[in-house]
Amino acid sequence: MNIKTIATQPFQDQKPGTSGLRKKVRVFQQTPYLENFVQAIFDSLEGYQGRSLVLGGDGRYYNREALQIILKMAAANGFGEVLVGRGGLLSTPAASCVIRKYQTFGGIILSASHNPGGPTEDFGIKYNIGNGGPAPETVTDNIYGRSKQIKEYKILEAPDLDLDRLGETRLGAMRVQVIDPVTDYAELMGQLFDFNRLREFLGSGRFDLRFDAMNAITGPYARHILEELLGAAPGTVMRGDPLPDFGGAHPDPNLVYAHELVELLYGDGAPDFGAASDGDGDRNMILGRRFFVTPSDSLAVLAANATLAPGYARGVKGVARSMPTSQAVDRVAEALGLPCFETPTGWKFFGNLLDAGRITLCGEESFGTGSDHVREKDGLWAVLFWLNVLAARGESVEAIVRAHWRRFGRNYYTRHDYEGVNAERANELMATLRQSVGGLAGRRLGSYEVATGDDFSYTDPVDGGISQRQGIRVLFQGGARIIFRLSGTGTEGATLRVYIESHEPDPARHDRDPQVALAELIRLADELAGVRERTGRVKPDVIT
Ligand code: VG1
Ligand code: CO
Repeated sequence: MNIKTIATQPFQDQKPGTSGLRKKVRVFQQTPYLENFVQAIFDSLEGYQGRSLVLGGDGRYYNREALQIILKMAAANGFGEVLVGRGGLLSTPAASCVIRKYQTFGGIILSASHNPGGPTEDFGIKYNIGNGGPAPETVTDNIYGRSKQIKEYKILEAPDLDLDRLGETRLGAMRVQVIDPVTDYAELMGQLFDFNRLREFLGSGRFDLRFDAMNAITGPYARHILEELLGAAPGTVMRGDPLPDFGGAHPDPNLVYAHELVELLYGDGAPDFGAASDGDGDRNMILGRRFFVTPSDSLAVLAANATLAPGYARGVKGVARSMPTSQAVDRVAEALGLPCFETPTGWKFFGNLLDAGRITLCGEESFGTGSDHVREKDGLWAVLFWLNVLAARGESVEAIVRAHWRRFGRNYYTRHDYEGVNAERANELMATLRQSVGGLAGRRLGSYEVATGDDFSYTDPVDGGISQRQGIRVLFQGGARIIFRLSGTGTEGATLRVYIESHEPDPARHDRDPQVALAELIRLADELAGVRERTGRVKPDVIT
């Protein structure tokens, strides 16, 4: 077999966003778009000769073709071994688990996560480092820099490999191990949670749950763990077969896109518990009977109840949340005397804190929760954690959350997304805010008084790295906040995200619809940024 070195021209738009490089499938299909980016990854790494790489994806359209290319490029570039999930499948948290367990050099994950899949939809690629987590900004900056100068890439001339059969094969001098995508991950879950207790709980017939895999990667994981290992009734897992186009649906677990599950949980004879995960298995949505748990509250509740799960019985070292995530977990940290960190959006910012042992749990408002068990957010892990808490407390989801609010107050929270906005206008909106936000301090806006306003900047407490311009914050006296940022995961135009939060200590006022409770702040946000005027939109596309 022959290693070919192929001359290429750089692309100028291969800048990784919040979580890897995401583009339309047809962009990646144009040789050498994928090849260039993969070579740029390899070129920016050092010391991988003879080492091992993990490879897998969420099964979306173009996953299989891309895997064959990457395998041949890994062989041509001198990797010693690739561990690839059978059928090319690995959920994002399972890839992180495998990297850590086998101490590989790193991993490549093919996914555009919650973005739709199919020939006209999205594809994505992301590099994870040896700790199992997304490459930090220093690494992604290097990859981007390299991609703008790349002149050639290396690829092995070889027939495609059969990735559907477990076991070892070779590609040139490189070993390829096709591994079961679920086994290692399921074993890790068994170490963290009380599977005996969960078997009793789920097998008793007294607790009814549904898990919506949204025709994405978590289907095989959830079926194996919930139905086979823990004895939940067959059919517990809905939409459990991964499809290349996710059945035409948007694999994003929220009240809008997981509507079948939501209708079940709000209907007659609703199950006790419902959950869903996204395209690549790192997000989660938690529902009780006629009750939605916001991701920010979910993080706070898990932090407050962590010791009920065996893997966390010795307590939590600290917690972290991304900046736009509600401050509900901060209140738990304060009450328990735990350090609490506020990081920019994106899981890569939790990596150093987790590696340094400064935090155990972390999460984002965008349906992401996780812990130091891997270095990615983890959808099914969050579901198992909730089930473990429910089994231990013997109360309903709603009762647990309401008790939490009574103790800590309720952080009313909403995110309004304006999708596919003209990028120039969105940038103008942010630029104008950036200029004015500093001057807002001390001003009265309606019944609120601005404490400070800034563009969030983060100094990593472990390595001192600085990340600037991470979102415009308007912070009010009493803890209410309005935050504006542009998405870094979209593939068309710009997506403006407006995050709104306010704290309500009075239990008599915990029953309100968040859109009503936050109505004044929602109006202020529109006035401050001129959202309607500048984007021409009268209302958000998605409210979570
Ligand atoms: C979004 C979320 C962010 C999350 C990221 C990746 O990013 O807001 O919290 O980490 O997606 O999630 P953005 O830049 O679009 O706001 V996933 O499930 O795509 O890996
Ligand atoms: Co995801």
